[in-house]
Amino acid sequence: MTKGDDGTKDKLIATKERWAREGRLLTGAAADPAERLPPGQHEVRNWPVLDLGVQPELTREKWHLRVDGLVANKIAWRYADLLAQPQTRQISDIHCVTSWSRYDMPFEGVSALHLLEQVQPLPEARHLMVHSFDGYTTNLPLELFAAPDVLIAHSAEGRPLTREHGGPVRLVVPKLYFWKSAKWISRIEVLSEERLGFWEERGYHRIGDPWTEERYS
Ligand SMILES: Nc1nc2c(c(=O)[nH]1)N[C@H]1C(S)=C(S)[C@@H](COP(=O)(O)O)O[C@H]1N2
Ligand SMILES: [Mo]
Repeated sequence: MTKGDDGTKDKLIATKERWAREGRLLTGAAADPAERLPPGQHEVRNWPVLDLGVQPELTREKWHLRVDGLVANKIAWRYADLLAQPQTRQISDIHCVTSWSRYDMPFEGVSALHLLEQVQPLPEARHLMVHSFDGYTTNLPLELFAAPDVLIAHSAEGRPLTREHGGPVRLVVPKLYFWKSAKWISRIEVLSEERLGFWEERGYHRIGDPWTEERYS
């Protein structure tokens, strides 16, 4: 993989931008959410690694998460604070826009619903921008973050998340394409107006529902 001066996978980024322009993998079909495999996807048994090429070297001691913007209570959690919250286990299917889906992934962490209870979004809050330690960003509607299966996850398959899969802490949003599940999360910004994240600025969908094939904008 060719990497830019800053270590990012420039070729991969260019290829994925081209896919967005060409509408690659679009089947034109919509599946019922009751159907397990979204259109254009296939099941894999491994867990592929996808990112921009820079996997930050974060220890648990160095990791922290800020939640700010349109909230009544801003929070800043260290790893121990995350573990001190009620813990949730959730088995989810995950769906990457590059067409792989993986069934029955056990994740563990703090539910987004609990986090939202702590921060209390203001009435005008509608959107989120998620920031990561590698400089990655992704946006999603607050309403979809507030789903019961969304986790601020520190473990997968019964083990602490590895660095390549976003450890020590990543977001998991199972009902949206997996690019919304930011690895190495550092900050969740609560907004009234939508802003676009890294892939969303490069032609990927603002929401990203796999069952209606919201791959591209
Ligand atoms: N911080 C960060 N999070 C990220 C990415 C990234 O480049 N940086 N890539 C996204 C994409 S495109 C996908 S498909 C998933 C892949 O997660 P995985 O490597 O654990 O499978 O992470 C998402 N989260
Ligand atoms: Mo992806």
